[in-house]
Amino acid sequence: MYRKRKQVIRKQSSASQMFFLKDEQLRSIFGKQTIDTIKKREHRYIMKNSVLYPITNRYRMALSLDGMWQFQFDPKSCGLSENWKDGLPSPISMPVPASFSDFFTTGSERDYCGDFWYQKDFFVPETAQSKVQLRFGSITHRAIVFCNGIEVARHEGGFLPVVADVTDVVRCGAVNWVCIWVNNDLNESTLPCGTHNVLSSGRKIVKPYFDFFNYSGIQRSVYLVMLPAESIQDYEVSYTLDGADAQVDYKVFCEGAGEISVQLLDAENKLVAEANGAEGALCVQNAHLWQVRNAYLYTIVIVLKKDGLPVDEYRERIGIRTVEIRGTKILINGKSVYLKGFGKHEDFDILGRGFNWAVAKRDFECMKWTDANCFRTSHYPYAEEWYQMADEEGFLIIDEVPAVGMMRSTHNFAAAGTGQYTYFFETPTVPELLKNHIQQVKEMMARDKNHPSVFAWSLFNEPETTSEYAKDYFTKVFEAARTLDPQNRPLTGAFEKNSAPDKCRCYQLCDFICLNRYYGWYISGGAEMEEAEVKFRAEMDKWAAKKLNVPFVFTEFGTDTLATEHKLPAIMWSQEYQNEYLAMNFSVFDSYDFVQGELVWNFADFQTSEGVMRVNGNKKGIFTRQRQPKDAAFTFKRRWESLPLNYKGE
Ligand code: CKX
Repeated sequence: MYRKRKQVIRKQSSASQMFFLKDEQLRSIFGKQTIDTIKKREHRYIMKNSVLYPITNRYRMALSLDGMWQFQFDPKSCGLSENWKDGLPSPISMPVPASFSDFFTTGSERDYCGDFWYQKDFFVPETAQSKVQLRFGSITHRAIVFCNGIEVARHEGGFLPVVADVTDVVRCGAVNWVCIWVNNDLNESTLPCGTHNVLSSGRKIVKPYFDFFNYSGIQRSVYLVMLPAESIQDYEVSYTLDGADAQVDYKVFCEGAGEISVQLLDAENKLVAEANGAEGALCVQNAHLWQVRNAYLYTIVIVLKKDGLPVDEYRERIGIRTVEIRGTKILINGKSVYLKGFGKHEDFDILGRGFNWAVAKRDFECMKWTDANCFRTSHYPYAEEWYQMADEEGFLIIDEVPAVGMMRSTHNFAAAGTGQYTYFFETPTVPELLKNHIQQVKEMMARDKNHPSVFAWSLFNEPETTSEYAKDYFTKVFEAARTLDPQNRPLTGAFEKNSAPDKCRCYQLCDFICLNRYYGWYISGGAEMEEAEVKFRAEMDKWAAKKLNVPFVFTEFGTDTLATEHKLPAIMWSQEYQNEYLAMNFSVFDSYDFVQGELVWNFADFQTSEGVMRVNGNKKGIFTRQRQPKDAAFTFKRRWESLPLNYKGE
């Protein structure tokens, strides 16, 4: 049904709410002078619209637009020129949030690569406040948002919020419509990186340079957000401890002038500290600290007043804790913490990468059962609700930007596992890639900076790091990232085998070093396990000889294991082999004091592209894709329950 919409718009909105940095700004970010300028900026993030998580109270309202949307593939890329923004010609229904792939019953639809569209009608109440926004938790991988036929936002990157100001475009007390052009192709300047093949039929097949299915669509919640004319746009907090007391330094950023007051409430909603002004300190006596797996959350209440009367309020749960890397130790609240946990994916049957509270709840219960205390958001920032749950449950998060696949190989696990050199940063696409990379670090930190669970930022997964080009590239990424976090949390990245102690030129940039190692799987697997241990220890001895005096964390190690396979003696892919491999790895980890954490690959089996090394996905899960334990889950439970939180600490 083709509905050509009549345009009812008051006026064209402020072109597009682009999150992209202007070229001059970027050029300058790479020059030292401007980095200094940026450091001095009042607000570190160049964000057009607030990315605060949507809430409803007396002054602001967030209405969920989740549910059934309309959807259409656009394989000829004609939707933009044929004005599909005014109404899709022949849409089908499509649930949001969810990836589109696993609803379909044909391979060509499941594996679709190219342009596609979403559309939905929504009602804006008569009583809408002065500012109206559409807020998408993410749109994968790039989008142009049209409201009532007018372009209101463009966004590159599939794992961070897209916020469109539609104030000048919507009709209040009436039905409006939103249409979104989306594209899920990959190339060497997108994050994540990849390419595509075109078949003789003209059909595009995406070729990720990474090992997870290229799930796409509107995979996170969508809100209609209504805000007052003068509103709270953002806030940031940082903490210092002084004996039993704590100081919470805060900054509040508003649109429009007004007086700001800030209160801190304890878990019983009792006032414990207050301050006035856009910047200040809250002094908390006998502070309850946010502890690992023993979280205590306060509520920060920010009120914006005009002429003495409140016009906006924002409240959020925050946790008081400090993070420090001291020598080879990771300190939370000054105490050493050994990381136990998982690399994860947002991945589940039917939903694909769509956020679902029930799946997240089960994941946390399984992780708690094993006595884990940490996970890495491999290989992209997750839906915000994951971080809220981690805050509540006392989990630590290494928050990772989608910089994965920076190695020219569609079987990068094989190349990365064996240490084969694949050059990457020599190409003309690099300036565009760098621009996207820095922009996404900026957006990730802007979104996640206030979560107590986030204790470190991972700026890449398994790129090529041995060339002068790579060194130059990552130096710029780290320099930009160092200016952005109000809490100056540690920066790191996950290194594959080729990033060896004598070859890697980038580990020097990291505050702690994350290794992804597969001795006994990709290297000397099966009957050669004893040789794998010799090689593993030889590499670790080389790192030890460098006396780097920083913590090392294993962010990946594991074996593909079929939940159906048992074999004595063990062979690769059997449950027994997974356990033997783990025993060897644990003995290596336990031999080096500077190894301060182990995040196994992966929490659960997950979907990947098809291939001769993948049996309906990657099977390195400690749990199945349906979240039932393999034998190895009991191994981890036994080990982690026996390791104290400060294992290898003071
Ligand atoms: N690391 C040697 C990145 C993950 C993959 C994992 C694997 C590789 C291993 C690289 O995204 O899934 O092959 O299992």
